[in-house]
Amino acid sequence: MNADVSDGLTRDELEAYWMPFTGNRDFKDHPRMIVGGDGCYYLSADGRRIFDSVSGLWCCGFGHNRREITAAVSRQLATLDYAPAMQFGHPLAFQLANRITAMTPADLDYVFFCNSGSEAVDTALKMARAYWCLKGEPGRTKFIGRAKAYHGVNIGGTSVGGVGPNRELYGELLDSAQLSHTLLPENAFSRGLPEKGAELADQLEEFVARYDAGNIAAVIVEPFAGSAGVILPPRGYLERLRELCTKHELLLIFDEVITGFGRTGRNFAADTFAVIPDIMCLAKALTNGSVPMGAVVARSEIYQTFMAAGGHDYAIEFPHGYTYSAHPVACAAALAALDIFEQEKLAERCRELAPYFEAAIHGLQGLPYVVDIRNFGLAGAIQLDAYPGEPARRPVEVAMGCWDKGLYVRYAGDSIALAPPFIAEKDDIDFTFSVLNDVIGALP
Ligand code: PXG
Repeated sequence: MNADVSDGLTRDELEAYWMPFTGNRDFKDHPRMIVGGDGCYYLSADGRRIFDSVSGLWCCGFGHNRREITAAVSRQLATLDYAPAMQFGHPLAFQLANRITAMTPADLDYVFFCNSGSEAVDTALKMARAYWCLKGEPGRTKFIGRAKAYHGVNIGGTSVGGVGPNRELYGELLDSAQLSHTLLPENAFSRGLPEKGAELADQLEEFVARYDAGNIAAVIVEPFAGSAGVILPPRGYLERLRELCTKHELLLIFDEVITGFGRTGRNFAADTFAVIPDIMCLAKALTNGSVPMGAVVARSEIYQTFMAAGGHDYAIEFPHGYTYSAHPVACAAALAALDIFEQEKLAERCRELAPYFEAAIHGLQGLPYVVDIRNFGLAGAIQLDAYPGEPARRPVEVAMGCWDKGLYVRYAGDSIALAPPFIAEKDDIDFTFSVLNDVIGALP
């Protein structure tokens, strides 16, 4: 093993860390160590600049190592490192909640803080069940998710998720049923939202007939699915889902962990698609990925339901929360990140760069094994024909080939996923697709 690529760590020293969602054996034999970051680039242990075409893991869209965030975090650590999250408060938590609700649409006006996307999802699911219980409908416990969905790895998110291997090893999960995904072969190579398939939302009617609305707490979807390879909602699909949820009084949860804060070209996908959920899950770009933080934003009526049922005013209305809910350092990072987002008009910048990105990604059509290309905002995926018996093999080969040529891309299932930073330049986009063109073009 070349010590250069592992920053001087020996093979033995790589052993103790059990890496998440990683082929540990392969990584430890072929380490790909990142030791620095700046703007749109990583620095690898062997001294190469690597373009970050995924914004970390969809979280660092405003660029790496933003000095404003560094300054805010160090100031906060020197002022108040931690305050109890419960029964006592600190001002930044309230400031940040106001800041977020000033951005969210309609009456999505109450913010519950947690530490990750997974915690945001499980918080939202508990909030939905508790809401119905307090409304006198304790039977509403079932969740409706969607095939190929990713909602994090906690037990609720695992239950409503729709990626088979993420569910199979964990025994009994929460009661849930999955709607069909919206990846239709007839929409292959669509630019932006696909035309066909809005009627897939009508499957919710069948679920309501089969399970009865009185047993269903909520429907949860990603406005577009990110980690399964940028699966987009057909035109009219989300609107239809919203109509049906309203008709049957089901809560609609948007998991905006990936789409929140600019990725679609507006603050939230709810704005871009003009469909308002009842609960929204946020994380990732909230702090530009710098400090772990998640948030759940609820409609006013949901919060008021908990308050009205709360009993004595010193009593706890929602028995839920984390030691690190609204951690002062995370709040400071988020406030600084949102300053950057607003001052640099990054949602607008994403919207402006998106057509260039769209043209560039679709330029790969016609390369060997490329069976579909999808894009929206600054997110895109290139789907490769599966290697017989090993569907994930070609994307891994492509990602490793790109890494060797100074480009970090994400692979998931049979797709390569891209989510460049909003501060990327056209040259960076050109570089990304010229490397991908070479690497895919050279596949055996
Ligand atoms: N919801 C969605 C929609 C996500 O994309 C989570 C919840 C969970 O967030 P945390 O912070 O608990 O990881 C996610 C996470 C990928 C990739 O390959 C995507 C995620 C995480 C890791 C890899 O696209 N999304």
